[in-house]
Amino acid sequence: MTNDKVLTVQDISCYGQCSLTVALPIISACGVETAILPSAVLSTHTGGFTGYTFRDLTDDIPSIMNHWVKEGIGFDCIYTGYLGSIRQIEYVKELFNKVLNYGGLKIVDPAMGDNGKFYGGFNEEYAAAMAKLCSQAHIILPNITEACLMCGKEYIPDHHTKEYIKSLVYSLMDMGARRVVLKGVSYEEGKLGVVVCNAETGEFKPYFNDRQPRSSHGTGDCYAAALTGALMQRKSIYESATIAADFVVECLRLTQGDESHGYGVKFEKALPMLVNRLNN
Ligand code: PXL
Repeated sequence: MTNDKVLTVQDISCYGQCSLTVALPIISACGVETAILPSAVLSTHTGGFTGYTFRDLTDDIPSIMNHWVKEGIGFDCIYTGYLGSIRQIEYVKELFNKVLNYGGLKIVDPAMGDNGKFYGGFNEEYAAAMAKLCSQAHIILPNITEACLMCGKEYIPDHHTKEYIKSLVYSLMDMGARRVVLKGVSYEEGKLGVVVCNAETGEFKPYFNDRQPRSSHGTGDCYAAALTGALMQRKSIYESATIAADFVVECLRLTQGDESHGYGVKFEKALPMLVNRLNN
């Protein structure tokens, strides 16, 4: 068991099973101490709900960070998800410099869009700032939409060619990304997965599962949290990427059939499977 500590920076969507309300329990279930820095508090996530509240906590970030510095608090990994503004992206760079232990791991999930479009409130300027943050990270976890938004490439939803996927990955690497786990790759009907790529070794390894009948909000956050937990338990990046993919499939499978549960996935019910996989 590791004694490493993770800091995760993202919003709290009070209801809706995404961001911090999934990252904290999932990484904790992996047996990893997890500190949080909430970037904002929303009544719900922004996908499919209207009239949600949004309390921006950007102004609290420097005082929280400076208190940690005074206390000598440091982390072995910083994993960032949904960040509400360009100012927050700048503060994450400061967190990397001030509270990440020497040799610590920087994981950036550039959560800003899906299905070819930005989530509400994001734009090209934000994508350019996020691309810069990605260039400082050790591992980035974009979906196809986010890769396209950061690289200015055409969004293709499925029936991808290997050339298209490689062009996205190489563009991300040209921007400075060292390791890319690209999500939402589909070469053939009925299969959906990820490619795990390393700019230094040239590794380009895909992993596919059967495509589930429904996709859902929050699966990207479940994926990133499970991958972070597995990595901290010293699994390789490829093994972590496959464990996280299988975990998300299990989350979707256990949510299927409940028509009233369209806002997120029942990840809680899949935690035993994740813990089992980490112990084997
Ligand atoms: O799941 C990503 C996410 C996180 N946080 C908020 C969101 C979303 C996606 O829409 O709205 C507030």
